[in-house]
Amino acid sequence: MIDKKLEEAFNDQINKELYSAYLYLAMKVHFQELNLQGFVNWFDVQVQEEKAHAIGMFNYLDERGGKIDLRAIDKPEVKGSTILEIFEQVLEHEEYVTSRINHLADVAEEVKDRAALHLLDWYIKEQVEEEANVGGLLSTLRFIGDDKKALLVLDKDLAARVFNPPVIG
Ligand code: OFO
Repeated sequence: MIDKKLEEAFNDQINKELYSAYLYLAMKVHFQELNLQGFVNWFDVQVQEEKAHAIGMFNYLDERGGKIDLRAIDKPEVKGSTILEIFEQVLEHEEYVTSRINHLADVAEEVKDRAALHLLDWYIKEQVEEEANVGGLLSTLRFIGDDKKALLVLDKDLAARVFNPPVIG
């Protein structure tokens, strides 16, 4: 059995992971409009990763005999209108997700749930990767500035990104 407080924190995070998928889907629309297919692909992979993160927690709760409580997903809000602003929001969002995963780990620690802590180690490492990946992209975008040719080269690079279903835990 899983502690009720931890169960609640997992249910909340499942919702946040699904919101992440929804947010990235909304951002993808912006790049579809610009016909930047590499960026579209990048967001497609991002959406699949977020869904996998949610399902990983869903399966874990189920395995531990927890009660799964699926909640309404908020309407995603894409704040920026430029490519740079959108990626600044992606990084900001990932930093927020990191803080929520850390909170989840704090709860697991509080209730002394070692199995959950083991699972959450995977998510903590994943967040380090996510932030580094987006941070790197942001640096490239800042370097590119208004150079449209360079942007098209980056778009081509991003088209090569593939989704590798993660082995969580
Ligand atoms: Fe982007 O890592 Fe899950 O949310």
